[in-house]
This record gives sequence, structure tokens and C-alpha cells, in this order.
Amino acid sequence: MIKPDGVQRNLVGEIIARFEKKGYKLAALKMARPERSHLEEHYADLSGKGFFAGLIDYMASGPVVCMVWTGVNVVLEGRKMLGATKPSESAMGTIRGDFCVEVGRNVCHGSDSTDSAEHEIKLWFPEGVCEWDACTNAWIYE
Ligand code: DAT
Ligand code: MG
Repeated sequence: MIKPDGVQRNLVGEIIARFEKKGYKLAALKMARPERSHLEEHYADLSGKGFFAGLIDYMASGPVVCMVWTGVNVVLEGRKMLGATKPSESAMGTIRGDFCVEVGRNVCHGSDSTDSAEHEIKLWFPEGVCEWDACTNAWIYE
């Protein structure tokens, strides 16, 4: 997901391009202005944290762009592409390392496990995702 700061800072195309160029396949994409309750459910595991209210305020401050990307090891590799949660710890060359400064404005979200990805896909795309055959498949996988 591209967070409200990523949308406002015109990073949507840049972030999508990185996943496309890597070789992952897009399975769902939409812009949304989620309710606070939806964001609270998304971040339910962090509800006890001191930064939770600020996190929900930030996430509710503007539209987000939600995506599902598919491919071999996409959850693990996608998290590497995002970089560490704190931009000060994110390697240069990662999205967070290249495009942000503070943890509370870290531009993007990525599921941290296949279980959380399945949960988050159901939460954000109850309508389902798109199944399709990419003609590049044989050039990306042996
Ligand atoms: P990630 O987004 O890398 O999965 P997370 O799930 O631990 O990280 O936290 C979710 C978001 O909450 C994170 O992207 C930014 C915010 N956050 C995390 N730790 C924070 C902190 N110490 N102070 C402020 N915001 C924080
Ligand atoms: Mg997380």
C-alpha cells in the first residue's frame, strides 16, 4: 500500500514501477479513502502502542493506493524493497531508504508474512483480485 504521504508526494508511479520492473505481477489495484475503523482493523496488532492514534490519524489523512503483487517470494522480497520500518535504518536503494525521513511518514506498507498478506487481501479487496497470465512469465521464471 502507498500511504497518504506517498500519494501526496507523487510517488505512486515510482513505487508501482519498482514492483513491475522487478518482475512481480499486479493482481489488484485501487485508490481508497478508508474509514478509521478499517485502518484500526488493519493495524489491530499495534493498538496497544503509544503511536497508534497518530498512526491512524496519518493513515486517515488522505487517500491510499492499495495493491496486490504476486510472484515467487513476493512477501519477503517486497519487504526488502520497502526497506526497514524506520527510514534511518532503511538501506539506500529501498523505497523508504530513498524517499523518506521519519518513521511516522514512511510512505508505504507491505504485508510482513504470507498469513498477514492473506488477511490483508481479504480486508482491502473483499471483491477479490484479478487472475491473469503474464506473457513475460517465461522470461522471469525458468
Ligand atoms: P512496518 O510498516 O514496517 O510493517 P510495523 O508494522 O511495526 O512496521 O508498524 C506499522 C507502522 O507504524 C510503521 O510503518 C510506522 C508506524 N510505526 C512503527 N513503529 C513506530 C514508532 N516507533 N513510532 C512511530 N510510528 C511507528
Ligand atoms: Mg507491519
